[in-house]
Amino acid sequence: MKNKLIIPILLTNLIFAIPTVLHVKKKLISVNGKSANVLTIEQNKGKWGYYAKNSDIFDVIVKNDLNNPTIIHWHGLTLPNNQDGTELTQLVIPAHGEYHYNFKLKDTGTFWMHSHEGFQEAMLAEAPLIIEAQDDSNYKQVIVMFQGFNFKSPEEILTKIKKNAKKFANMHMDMKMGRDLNDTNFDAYLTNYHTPDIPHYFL
Ligand SMILES: [Cu+2]
Repeated sequence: MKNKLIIPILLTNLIFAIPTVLHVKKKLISVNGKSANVLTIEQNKGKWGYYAKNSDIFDVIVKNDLNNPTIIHWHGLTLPNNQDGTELTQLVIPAHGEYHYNFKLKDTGTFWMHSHEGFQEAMLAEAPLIIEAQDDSNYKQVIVMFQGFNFKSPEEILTKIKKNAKKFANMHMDMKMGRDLNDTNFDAYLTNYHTPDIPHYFL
């Protein structure tokens, strides 16, 4: 009798195992009253990031909606090396291509995902990656991600940093001034893509 029960359960699992789709896409935001193009990682209905329970299967299709390649790193998770989402362990996802990830979640915690390609992370191609313990649903979750934002493109900023580095090296003043050559000032500090005057902590 027992064996007869197993088959329908397996079939049901196969039919209902629908992967979560995560789109890497452009996002238009407003920063200090000016509109700005950034990037984000969203599910089909616009939910930002990915939420699951420990020991669930991480069954995710990353769809690249950009005109450039991308690759998304699951920051902090213990996972099979070839699904780590970096150029070191898998090929980039071409423009308008996709990649299917499938592994068992072993960690509980507040993680994040971010692009590992070019300057996309500086363009805010990032999102929460929340893995709850089995009994965590009793608590209200508040997701807060702080983001540094610049109206200048990352390419422009890098050029400026390199120029400054040269200047400081020539003047032998970098150490005396106690400055980190990588320092850059942000035009705004965002919380979940919003400027602080418009709090938007609750997703
Ligand atoms: Cu990372």
